Amino acid sequence: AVSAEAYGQWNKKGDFNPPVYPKTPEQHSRIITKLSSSFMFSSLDDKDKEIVIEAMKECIFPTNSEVIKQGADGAELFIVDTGILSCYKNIKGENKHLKDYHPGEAFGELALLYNAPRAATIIAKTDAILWSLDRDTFNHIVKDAAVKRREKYEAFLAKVDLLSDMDPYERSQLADAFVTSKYNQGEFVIKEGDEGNNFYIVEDGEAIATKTIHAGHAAEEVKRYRPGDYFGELALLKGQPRAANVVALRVLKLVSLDRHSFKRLLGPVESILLRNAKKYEEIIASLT
Ligand code: 1OR
Repeated sequence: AVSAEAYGQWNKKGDFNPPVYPKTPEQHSRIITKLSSSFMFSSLDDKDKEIVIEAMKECIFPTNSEVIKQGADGAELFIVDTGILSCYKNIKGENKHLKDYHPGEAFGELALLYNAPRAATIIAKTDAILWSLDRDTFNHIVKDAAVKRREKYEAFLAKVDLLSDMDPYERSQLADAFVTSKYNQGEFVIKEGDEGNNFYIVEDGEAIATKTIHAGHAAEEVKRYRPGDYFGELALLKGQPRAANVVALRVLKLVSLDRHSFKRLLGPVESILLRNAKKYEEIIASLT
């Protein structure tokens, strides 16, 4: 026998007819580029990506027009094709400018993810072309994976010291962008002198940093990393080669961000990263 619930689930999927808005090949490829730079969509498989692209509708907003109104019901999310948009939130009677959105960025996802009223107002700062995705297609194709990811990482990220003062909304966006990786005991995550392209946070396990302090001698231990600790920021911040090796001491699980996501999502904590980086010099000084 098929349970009512299981049947309902199947039926729901079976009944779902995503909208199809025809696109020129040029529009199609523009959307593909935007989707791959938007964290929430980058992990979709090709079939789902195609459904999302077909369902996207082009919307044109002239300068100063309102795209989203705080407190309203939300029916769609938007991806910026061209133009700049500003996000404002009314906090205790004061209209605060929170951030600007540029091509490739998405907004309006919160109301759809959490079935909540619009949390902020979005205004076109310049003439803008956006792609909108309707709630039904979002719910069927994107939502479950996005909610699961955010829930999975929320508790972990809240415990990472570096991120503790970050706005919870910005922190939850990190979960969309993280890539996870696993290393066995003795494996190198980073090699001293290499070019650096990723930033890492330890999710589980332990790693050790070693560095050549005395020329001609083996690299020496300079630091240990446990869950919640981060590394790999220096090369990205300073545009220098990797300053140390990082090696797994036992099975090591990491979450990482590439250079672009690091810049975009960890901008708010850059001053903390730079301040903490000063401590490296003290460690080196104590070893020489
Ligand atoms: P939405 O569907 O609620 C408004 O419609 C959108 O503004 C929202 O989805 C987000 O995409 C976007 N808090 C809430 N929403 C924000 C925020 C934000 N920033 C952008 N949006 N905060 C700003 C963090 C820098 C927290 C403010 C206290």
